[in-house]
Amino acid sequence: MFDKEIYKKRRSVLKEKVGTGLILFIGNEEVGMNYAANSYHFRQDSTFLYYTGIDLPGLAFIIDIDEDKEILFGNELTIDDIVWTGPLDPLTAWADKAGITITKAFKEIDALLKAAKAAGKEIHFLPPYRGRHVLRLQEWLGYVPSEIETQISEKLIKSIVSMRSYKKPEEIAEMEKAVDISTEMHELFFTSLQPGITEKFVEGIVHGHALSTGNNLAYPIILTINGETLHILPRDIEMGKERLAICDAGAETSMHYAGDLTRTAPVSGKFSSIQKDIYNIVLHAQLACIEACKPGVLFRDIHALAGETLLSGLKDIGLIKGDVQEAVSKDVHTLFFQCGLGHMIGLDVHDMENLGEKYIGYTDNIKKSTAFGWKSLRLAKALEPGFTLTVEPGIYFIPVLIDLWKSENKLSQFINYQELEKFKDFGGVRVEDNVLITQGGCRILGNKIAPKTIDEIEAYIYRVNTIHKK
Ligand SMILES: [Mn+2]
Repeated sequence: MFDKEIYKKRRSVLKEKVGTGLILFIGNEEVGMNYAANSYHFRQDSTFLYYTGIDLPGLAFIIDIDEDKEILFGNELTIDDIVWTGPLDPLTAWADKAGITITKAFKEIDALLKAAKAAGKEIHFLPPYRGRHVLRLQEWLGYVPSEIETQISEKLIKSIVSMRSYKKPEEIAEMEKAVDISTEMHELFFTSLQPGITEKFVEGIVHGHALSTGNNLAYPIILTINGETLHILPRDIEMGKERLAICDAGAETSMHYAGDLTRTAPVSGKFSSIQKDIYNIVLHAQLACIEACKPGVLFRDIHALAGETLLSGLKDIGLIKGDVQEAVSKDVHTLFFQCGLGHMIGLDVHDMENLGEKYIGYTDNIKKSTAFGWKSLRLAKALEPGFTLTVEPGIYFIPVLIDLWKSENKLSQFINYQELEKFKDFGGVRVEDNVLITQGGCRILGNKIAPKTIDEIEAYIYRVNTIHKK
């Protein structure tokens, strides 16, 4: 946990912003995998962590703004619990570390909320993303599940977004840590690659590093020779020596700040000539986009810059023809780059996504497009100092999508479909780093950057393999 003063300060700012009523934060609970006692890995709610730092299941927290009271609800362990868990600090000790002075038994929250509602007090709560929380809200506040959406506090959402979007130095230090562990995970990815090894085997090594350093994953690892499938999970299949492998993996520190990096490397250790061409197009786009990240610039425009840079590279190798600007305006790039350029990152890998993308990545004036490709862009608004985000352009040759567009002769004045046939078993390339927006521009997070140019990647794989595997 951070120092208690940090949590107290955050809560006092939040109280000021929300103004009146009660704020209800429901912490996460253990969730059974196949029966109640065999639970999934516990992950606390990120907003709960942001305002209390308390990383325990089965809690709720209320800030009564008008009465100026903060109450933590939870149950103390009984001797029956301690037999299985060992002794843990009492709830009062956890509350004290967070600067919270009142603790109550969990069951007492019900009467408190019912009384507040009966008295006509405003009760602010966030959109629930777990079924259990929907039931809690129904039980405590009397809303049927279908009505909860209409009762969510936009005021609370906007207040939280206006705080969590701007990372403070202590948070940036945690994020640097997350990126550093993620970088080490990618170094292991590079040096574990060899023809015939399975995707799952390499995944295990990469995941293991997050665990063995006392951290965990920020999201399930994508590690595949079919990188054109955006969220494919690692399979028990051997990786062929002629393939490129994508590794999209990020650590979450013990304080739950996320890293999110992607590197692409040849399974054999050496890029083929055409792999070099495609890789360099993506790398060039990534460097140009990072260069463009600065306060005041719309991330939507940087996404368009990615499209333009990718298409101009594809034109150089004969896959695209005609005027590149015009091609981008017609969304030709979405045949190769179907997702967004990046997203906010922090306590969540897609930071605050549960609060609603329209508040995180968009504004009242900058609305989300529904067009293919553009609808997957999670961040579009103007960048500001303190934002942390990912920059992750890619080229993905999706055979089904190519066949579909070709069958419709779609945008054929720009696309050389005949040449494109040769790329239908290429796979995909993505390069991703995490950046902090500064006063004058941005900087890449992490004390070192994982090998990124073709020379760096090939040299890294060669050096480590010849030194350590002789
Ligand atoms: Mn990402």
